[in-house]
Amino acid sequence: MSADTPNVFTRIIDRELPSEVLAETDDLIAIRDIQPQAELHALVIPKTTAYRNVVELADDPELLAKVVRLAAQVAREQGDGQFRLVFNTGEEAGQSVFHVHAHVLSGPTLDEGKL
Ligand code: DGP
Repeated sequence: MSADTPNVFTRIIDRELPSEVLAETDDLIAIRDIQPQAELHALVIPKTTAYRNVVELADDPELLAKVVRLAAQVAREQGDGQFRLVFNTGEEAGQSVFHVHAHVLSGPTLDEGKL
């Protein structure tokens, strides 16, 4: 899928699909993941379709920093402020949506899947 093709996150950002929005800024949206892997499992998604993965997003360090800060905010607001930040990069690494997004995972059972 090219970065220009509408994907599930673009449709969520455009409110064509429903989601539980946890936070939103001009550049970003944070939603609850539909298939939670932890007590808190949020996705922080840049609204732009310019970047398919975090390596591409590194071309815009300011936006990347905003992703990290919003992840921290969501972890603070929804939990104890501690969290794991995951960017699946590439199909073999588990990436299924090629519109860059950070997984924000938090909660006691995280220990069980420690890297
Ligand atoms: P990844 O596999 O890293 O590309 O992560 C994609 C995530 O997106 C996966 O954890 C499930 C989530 N997801 C897919 N479709 C939807 C949706 O329609 N709504 C929400 N809230 N999450 C979705």
